[in-house]
Amino acid sequence: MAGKAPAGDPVQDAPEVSAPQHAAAGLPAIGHTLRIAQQQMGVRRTALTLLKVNQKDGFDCPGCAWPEPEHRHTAEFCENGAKAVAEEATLRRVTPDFFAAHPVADLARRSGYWLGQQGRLTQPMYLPDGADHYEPVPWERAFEIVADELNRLAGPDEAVFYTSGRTSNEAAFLYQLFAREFGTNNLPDCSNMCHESSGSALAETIGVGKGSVLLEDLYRADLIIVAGQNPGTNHPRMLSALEKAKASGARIVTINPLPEAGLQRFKNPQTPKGLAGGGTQLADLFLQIRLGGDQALFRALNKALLEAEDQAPGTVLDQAFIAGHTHGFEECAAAARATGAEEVLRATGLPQSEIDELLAMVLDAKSVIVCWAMGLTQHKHSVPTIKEVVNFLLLRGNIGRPGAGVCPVRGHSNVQGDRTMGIYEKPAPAFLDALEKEFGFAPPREHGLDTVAAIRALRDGDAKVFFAMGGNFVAASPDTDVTEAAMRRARLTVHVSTKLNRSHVVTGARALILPALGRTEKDVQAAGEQFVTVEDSMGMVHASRGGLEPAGPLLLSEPAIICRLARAVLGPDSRVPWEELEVDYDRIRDRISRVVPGFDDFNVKVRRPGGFTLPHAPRDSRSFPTATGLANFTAAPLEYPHVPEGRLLLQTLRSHDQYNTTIYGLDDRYRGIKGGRRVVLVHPDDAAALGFADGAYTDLVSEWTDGTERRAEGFRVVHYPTARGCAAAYYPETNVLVPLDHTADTSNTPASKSVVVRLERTTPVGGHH
Ligand SMILES: Nc1nc2c(c(=O)[nH]1)N[C@H]1C(S)=C(S)[C@@H](COP(=O)(O)OP(=O)(O)OC[C@H]3O[C@@H](n4cnc5c(=O)[nH]c(N)nc54)[C@H](O)[C@@H]3O)O[C@H]1N2
Ligand SMILES: Nc1nc2c(c(=O)[nH]1)N[C@H]1C(S)=C(S)[C@@H](COP(=O)(O)OP(=O)(O)OC[C@H]3O[C@@H](n4cnc5c(=O)[nH]c(N)nc54)[C@H](O)[C@@H]3O)O[C@H]1N2
Ligand SMILES: [Mo]
Repeated sequence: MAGKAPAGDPVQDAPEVSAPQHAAAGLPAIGHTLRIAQQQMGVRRTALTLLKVNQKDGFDCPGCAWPEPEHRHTAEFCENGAKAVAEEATLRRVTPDFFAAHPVADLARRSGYWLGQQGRLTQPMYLPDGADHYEPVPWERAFEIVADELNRLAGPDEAVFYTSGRTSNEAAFLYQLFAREFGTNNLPDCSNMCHESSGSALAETIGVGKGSVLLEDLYRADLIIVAGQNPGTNHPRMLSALEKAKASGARIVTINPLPEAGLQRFKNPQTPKGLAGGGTQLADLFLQIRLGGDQALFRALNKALLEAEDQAPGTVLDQAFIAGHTHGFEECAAAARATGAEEVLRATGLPQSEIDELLAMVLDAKSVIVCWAMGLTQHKHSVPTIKEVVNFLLLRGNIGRPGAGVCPVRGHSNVQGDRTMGIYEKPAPAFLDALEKEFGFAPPREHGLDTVAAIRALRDGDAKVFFAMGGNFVAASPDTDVTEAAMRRARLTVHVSTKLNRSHVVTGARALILPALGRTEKDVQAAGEQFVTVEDSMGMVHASRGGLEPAGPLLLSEPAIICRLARAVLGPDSRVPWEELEVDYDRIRDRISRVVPGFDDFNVKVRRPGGFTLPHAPRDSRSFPTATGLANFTAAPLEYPHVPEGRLLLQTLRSHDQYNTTIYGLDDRYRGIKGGRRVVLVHPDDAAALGFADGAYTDLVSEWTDGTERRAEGFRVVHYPTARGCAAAYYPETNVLVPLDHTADTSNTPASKSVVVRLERTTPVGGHH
C-alpha cells in the first residue's frame, strides 16, 4: 500500500526549514491572519465578519471548542479561529461549471489543499452510476435518490450516518432522531477518532464523560498540567486563559514530546505588552516525555504521593474524600506501589529529577487541573492513561471543588454538544426511553457502528449507504487505502458539506454533494430568522447567529436538509412533525428540552446573554453517577509502546496552517517549516544513528503486528528537538500509515499518535529540489 503526493497538483511541496519559534501569537500572527482572511473575503467582509466572532449577538467561532470568557474583547478570536472563519466566508465559489470542467477522476488526483481552495459549494450535485462528472440536481430529486437507496436496503443497519463536530445541537438532535426512526444506531462521529478515550475513561471513573472544570476554575487553580496538547495552534484562546491563571498565581507544567511554542512563551495579541514585548513565560516546567509515556508518568507520581503520605500520614492524600467519595483505592495504590523506577524511565524517557520537580509542585498545590487533548487520547492504552490521570486527581481530592478537576479540551466547536444531543452509536437506555416517550416510536436498542467498525462494514459489504453530516470521513479516517476502497464499495455516498473535499471524489457507485449553510451565514426559515446553539468544552450552551448572506441562493440549513430528507425517506407514517420543526427551531429546542437532561426551559435559558451551563454532578455536588455510585480508582496494567531496534514511533499531528483535513496553507510557522507538508521531525541523534542528514528524503514505512506494511512516500527529514525515539509528521498525509486495526482498547479510537515506522531513503516526490 502506498500513499503518494497527489500528482497533477499545481502546489509544489518543497518545505523550507528554519529554527522553531519559542513564542506564539503577537504581531506576526495578526498580520498573517489578516492576509489569509483578506485573500478569501476581501477587506470589508473581513472586518465585518471577524468582529462578530464569539460576540453575544454573533456566531460561535467554528475554530475550536474552547469557551468564551465572560468579559469579551471586541476581537474575541484568534489567528486560527479567523482562518476557520475565512475558509467558510470566502468569496470563492464552486459552481456546476466547475464540475463540468473537472471529471471526478481529475479531482481525485488533486490535493486536499487544492480542493478546499476552490471555494464554497453552491448547488446540490449528483454523480450517477458510471458517470464521469457530477451534475446539478434539484433538491427534491436529491432527497428522492437517498430515499430510494435507503428504502431498498435489506435493513436499516446497512446505512451509516456519520457526523462531524461542527453540526449544531438542533441539527444533531434532528439527525439522530431521523436515523433512529429509520431504525439504526449506526451514528459514528469524529469523536470516535478524537476524545472517545476521554469519554470512556471519565464515564467509568467519575460517571460523566465530560470535563469537570469551568473557566473560573482555571483562574483559581494552583497548578495546571497540560499534557498531550498544542494549544498555541489548536486552542489559541486557551493561552489567554492560562496567562490569566498565571497572573493569579497558578503554575503551569507541560508534558509533551515536542517543545510547542506558546506553552513556552505567549505574546497575547489582545494586550499591548503581548504585541510589543517579550510575552509571558507560561510553562514553569516542561517534561519532554516519550510518546505514550503518560500512564507511567502519572503512575510514578501516584506512587510518590503514596510514599509521601507514608512519611507524613494525613498530610498528603485527601483521606476524607477517599473514604467518603471513592471506590477501589487499595487496588490502585497496590498497582502504583508495584511500579519500578527503571520501567518508568524506559516508558517516559524522563530523568527522576524532573519527575521529582513535578512532584514538588504537586505537593505545593492545593488545587490541580489536568488538561489534555489528542496526545493522550490516540494511543492503544489511552483509556488506562486517562484513568491514571483521574487516579492522580482523586488521591488529593482534586475533583469537584473550585480550581481543580479534569479538563479534556475538545476539538470541533460542537463535538461535545453533538454527543449530548444523542449522536452516539452506543446510546444510553434512558436517552432512548425519553425519545420513545416524546415521539412515540420505538428506537432501535442494539448498539451501532463507530467509525472504525463502519469502515469495516463498508469494506465487507455489510453497509451500503454512507451519509455524512459534515466532515471529511475519507481523509480523516485511518488506513487511507483501506478506507477509500471501502467507500468505493458503497452503493451511495452522500455528503452534506460547505467545502469540496476528498470525500466527495472517492465515492460509492452513486454520490451526492448537498451544500449547507455555515455558521457565519443568516438562516431564514418560514417563521423568520433562526439561530442555532452549541455546547463548548466546559458544558456551556449558547446561541450562534450568522450574519452574512448565504454563499448561494440554493443553500439549505442543516436542519432543513434533515427535515426534508426525513420526509422523503419516512413518508407520511413518520411520528415526527418534520415540517413544523423545519419552520421554527424553537420547536426543535422544545423537543430537546423534554428529551435531554439539563435542557429544561431551553428556549428561555439560551436567550440569556452568554447562555447557560449544563449540570455536571461531580463538579456541582461531588456526586458520581458511576456503577458504584462513587468515584472509581482503577488499577490497569502499566502499558507503553514497544519500538523495535532501528525503528521510530511516529505521531501524526496538526500543522499551524490546517484545520484537521482542511489545509489553509503550507506553513507551520511555530515549528519553522515553510512551503511544504511532507516533512518528518526526527531527533538529530536518532537521525544520525539512522544515517539521515537534515534535508534528506525518506519514505515512511509503517510496520504492523500482522506483518503488513504501509508506505507514505517522499518526506523531508527535519532534525528537530523531539523526545528520543519519537518522530512526528502531519495528518492527513500520514493516515495511510495507521492500520485500521490499530486502535485504543475500549474506546476504539485510531492510535494515530503511536505508529511504528522505519525510514527508507528516497528522492523527493516529483524530483524537484
Ligand atoms: N487551528 C486548528 N485548531 C484545531 C484543530 C486544527 O486542526 N487546527 N483541530 C481541532 C480538533 S478536532 C482537535 S481534536 C484539537 C486537537 O488539538 P491537539 O491535541 O493539540 O492536536 P495535535 O496537533 O494532534 O497535537 C497533539 C499534541 O500532543 C502531543 N503528543 C502527542 N503524543 C503525545 C503523548 O504520547 N504524550 C504527550 N504528553 N503528548 C503527546 C503532540 O506533540 C502535540 O503537541 O484541536 C482543534 N482545534
Ligand atoms: N492521523 C490522524 N488522523 C486523525 C487525527 C489525528 O490527529 N491524526 N485527528 C482526528 C480528529 S481529532 C478528528 S476530530 C477527525 C476530524 O474529522 P472530520 O470532522 O470528519 O474532518 P474535518 O477535516 O474537520 O471536516 C472538514 C469538512 O467539513 C465540512 N464542513 C465544514 N464546516 C461545515 C458545516 O458547518 N456544515 C457542514 N455540513 N459541513 C461543514 C467541509 O466540507 C470540510 O471539508 O480527524 C481525526 N483523524
Ligand atoms: Mo478532534
